Amino acid sequence: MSTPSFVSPSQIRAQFSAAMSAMYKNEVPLYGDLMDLVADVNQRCLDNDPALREHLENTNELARLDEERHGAIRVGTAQELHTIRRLFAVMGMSPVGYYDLAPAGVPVHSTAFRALHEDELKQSPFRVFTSLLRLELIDDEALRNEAAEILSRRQIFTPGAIALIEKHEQQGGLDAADAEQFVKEALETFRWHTAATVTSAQYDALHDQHRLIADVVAFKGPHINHLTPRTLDIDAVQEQMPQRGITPKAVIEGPPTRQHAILLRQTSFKALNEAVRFTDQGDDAQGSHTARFGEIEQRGAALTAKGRDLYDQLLTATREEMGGAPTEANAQQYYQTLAKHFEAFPDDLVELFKQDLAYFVYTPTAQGLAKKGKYPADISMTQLVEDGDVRLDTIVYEDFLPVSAAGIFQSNLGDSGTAEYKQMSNQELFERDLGSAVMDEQRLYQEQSQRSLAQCFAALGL
Ligand code: OOG
Ligand code: NI
Repeated sequence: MSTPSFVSPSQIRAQFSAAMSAMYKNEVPLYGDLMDLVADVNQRCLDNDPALREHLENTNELARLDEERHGAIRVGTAQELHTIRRLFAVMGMSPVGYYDLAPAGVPVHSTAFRALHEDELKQSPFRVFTSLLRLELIDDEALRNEAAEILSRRQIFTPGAIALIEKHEQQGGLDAADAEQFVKEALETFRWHTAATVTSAQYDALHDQHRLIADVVAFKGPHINHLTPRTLDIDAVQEQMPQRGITPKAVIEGPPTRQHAILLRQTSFKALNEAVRFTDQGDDAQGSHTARFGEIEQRGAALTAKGRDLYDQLLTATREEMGGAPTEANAQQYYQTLAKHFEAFPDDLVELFKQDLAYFVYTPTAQGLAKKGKYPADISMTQLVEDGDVRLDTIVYEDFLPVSAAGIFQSNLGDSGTAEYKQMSNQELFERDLGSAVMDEQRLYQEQSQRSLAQCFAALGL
């Protein structure tokens, strides 16, 4: 049955992303201030850097820039993760990548739900970093059982959301009215609730185990804990945050400042202290909980497996030299050490291409098109690039980084609780709970780059 009246999943995702942003701005006004700062910085970058503007135009990123954001949630049970996957599927979002945060002392493992194809990403790049609490990492058995029991009693989806997810699965889509209703219903799952589901004593016990455990277990649902706009100059945002009354975390996570940005750089501001009401308390909220925060990201080139290995190696070397994760006290020294190690990572497009370190889209130039039909059949892309017949643009990295994610978690969990969990990462178990395999992000970038390569050769008559 084909029903032409279905709204595209990308349209639903765009609507949902806008609704989420409006809700979060209302709940956390500092997020609005941060968006204003990011908009100012981005405008200045575009005015001052015509090459950057041209690159973003060429890769369809300019139009989506103002719409671009990611959020993060933490769910408590396999059942919740499973249903969240079905909910995101309505919006054309699939699980990409597996992130194990346990080695960094955070008892979760995660994936990112996002659109897969560049045409869909262009319409809405909205993504949600989604973590599943690993209760099995709680060593106190009584507390572990109590947490599981509390979680088993909650229902984080509205009946309306469930009904529309099922309708979507049966029909293969939703019409405009259903889509609008779906966005409303789905939003409820991510809303903040002042009323906790536990007593203050239960909260304290969970919190003493790990603040994250309290955040997941003590509330009615997986409130969105941050929403992150994309900036073109994260150094400028980090520097200007204090002037706007926002306190940033100690260091920017990820690679250093470069001419050609790679992967992902992130920083955040400290979580808010919010009033909550425990079940043993009266109507006036008396307790407090810190969970929700703000984050900014700058996205750069997706790296090939070879490039990613080099990145991991240089980051590890930096951290080893520093004797661990950076702190407020050694931030400047950390940046210097990071920059020193990353001198080994080429910062020139042609070099990145020749050494197969990053993924590219290939655009024939006017000069190249003029030579159509006159090329030797065996001419290589390297030759075309070097002759100026093909323009290189890096493909933007759409995913996350586990070491950085751990840094973002930690900055908002307080610097205590950094015990390492020794248990093995367990992608298989995660995928079983999720109800599907996670996509391999390398494959997605490879395919995009192959598509572009084929189109470019075809346009040049090769
Ligand atoms: C997720 C932290 C990770 C990112 O951007 O790397 C993250 C969380 O705090 O739940 O959002
Ligand atoms: Ni984030």
